[in-house]
Amino acid sequence: KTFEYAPAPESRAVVDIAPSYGLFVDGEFREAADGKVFKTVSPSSEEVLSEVAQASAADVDAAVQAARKAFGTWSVLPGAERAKYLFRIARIVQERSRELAVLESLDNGKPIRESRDADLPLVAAHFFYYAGWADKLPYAGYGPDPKPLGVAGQVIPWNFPLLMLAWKIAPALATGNTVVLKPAETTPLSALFFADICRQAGLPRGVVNIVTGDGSTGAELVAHPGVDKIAFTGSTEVGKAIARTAAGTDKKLTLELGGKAANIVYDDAPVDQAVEGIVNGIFFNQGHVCCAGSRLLVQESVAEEVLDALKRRMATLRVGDPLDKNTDIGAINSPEQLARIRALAEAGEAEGAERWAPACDLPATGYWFAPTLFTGVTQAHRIAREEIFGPVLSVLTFRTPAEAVEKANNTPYGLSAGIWTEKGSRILWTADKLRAGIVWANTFNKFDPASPFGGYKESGYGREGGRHGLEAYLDVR
Ligand code: TXE
Repeated sequence: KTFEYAPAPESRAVVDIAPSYGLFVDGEFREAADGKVFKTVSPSSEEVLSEVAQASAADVDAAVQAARKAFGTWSVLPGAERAKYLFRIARIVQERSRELAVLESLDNGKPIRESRDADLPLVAAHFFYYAGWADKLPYAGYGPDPKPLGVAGQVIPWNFPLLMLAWKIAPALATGNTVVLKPAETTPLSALFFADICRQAGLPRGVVNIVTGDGSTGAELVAHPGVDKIAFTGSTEVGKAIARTAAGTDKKLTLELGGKAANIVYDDAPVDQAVEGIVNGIFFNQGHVCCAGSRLLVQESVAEEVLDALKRRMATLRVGDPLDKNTDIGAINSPEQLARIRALAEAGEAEGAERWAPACDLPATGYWFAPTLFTGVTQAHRIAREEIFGPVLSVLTFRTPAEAVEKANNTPYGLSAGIWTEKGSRILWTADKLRAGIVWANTFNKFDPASPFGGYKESGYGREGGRHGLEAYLDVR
């Protein structure tokens, strides 16, 4: 059975969510072969937003077959023609951005200010950016005739549902690959709305397919012999399992996994500016950010001053309704994630760190966690080593730049880091020694489609974004 739903009129500010959605395979919405569904719930109200098809092995197979068939024509389309579709998608995302921002905040729990001002503009920017590359591949340093890899199987997480989709789909399509994408089970809706945008843009059938479902659907997708390339963003644990699946096959693989970034504040940093950067670093998107500045490394001589200012600033943060434009911190995405955050915060207390949070009234329904600070943290503490993926900051101090670098690098992860100082030489010296794929100086969580993103060590391999992001989808010839 095919589900149809009308594209939203451009003027509509609020989103219409249908009671049920099918999978998007070969240009059409359809039920799962075995009729299975799951519910997607709004984490701020605990309301069921919709029922979504749970794709089985047979559905994944149908999606991969559709993508294989479409690859034949899509891959030989002139780059300038592929660009037209990507530009069209980018423009429709802009036109429908209010609707999509509200949808994202409902399904994910993030504040509307962030989905409206960060997620959606970046989604459009990614499609515009990679549209620009589609006709320039022979001149991009991949040899005169680079070839797409084939069918890309892409598995994404729930923290930036539409933005992670854009990071995956835009470069894949620009380079002539076709796609089967699996969104996370707690945030499937914006990917299904994106499927509708693909239809609105007239994208040929089968070029983009969306299979919704849980980890079992993701596992079917990455193991499917018809998938040539796997792109995964998610937990390090699942990333390692996927690497094991891909080993012994000819599938290409890129992994973007967890992080435990150090945000290093030197004694000469302007305190107010650094505090804004610390707050943005850890409380943006409830801390559900792989590159979050979850470890504050502050120079001992200014620690007291910085922490006093930070606590004053944290006391002004508003936690609550994601659709309220004044909200700074929205809902935790799922009860499972809330339980993980709580368990690690409890471990922090049990191991002897000091817990502090401003007074704040959390709503009675929904999943919430107050912005939290831990001081007296040592490098051995779990809250200094493990990714919490919530609004929890672990504070450590250092005396010398060498000690800052040693502590910053003392983690199995290596995704991002921040440096706050007035001295350019210190920025360069520190950045050079940090083992992290992204280093921000006097800013944090700043994203740009032209800038490659990816990690060292257990944060994964491969880069997304920029010219480097194309490499993950091309065979150089
Ligand atoms: O991640 P999973 P979860 C970290 C963060 C968080 C922890 C657990 O620390 O607390 O991971 O989150 C799909 N084969 N990050 O459990 O399970 C799954 O359906 C193929 C960091 O939500 O990795 C979803 O679509 N796919 C991270 C996606 O993988 C599988 C973002 C991510 O879910 C699968 C998210 C399998 N065997 C969590 N099992 C980041 N790097 O930004 C699950 N999936």
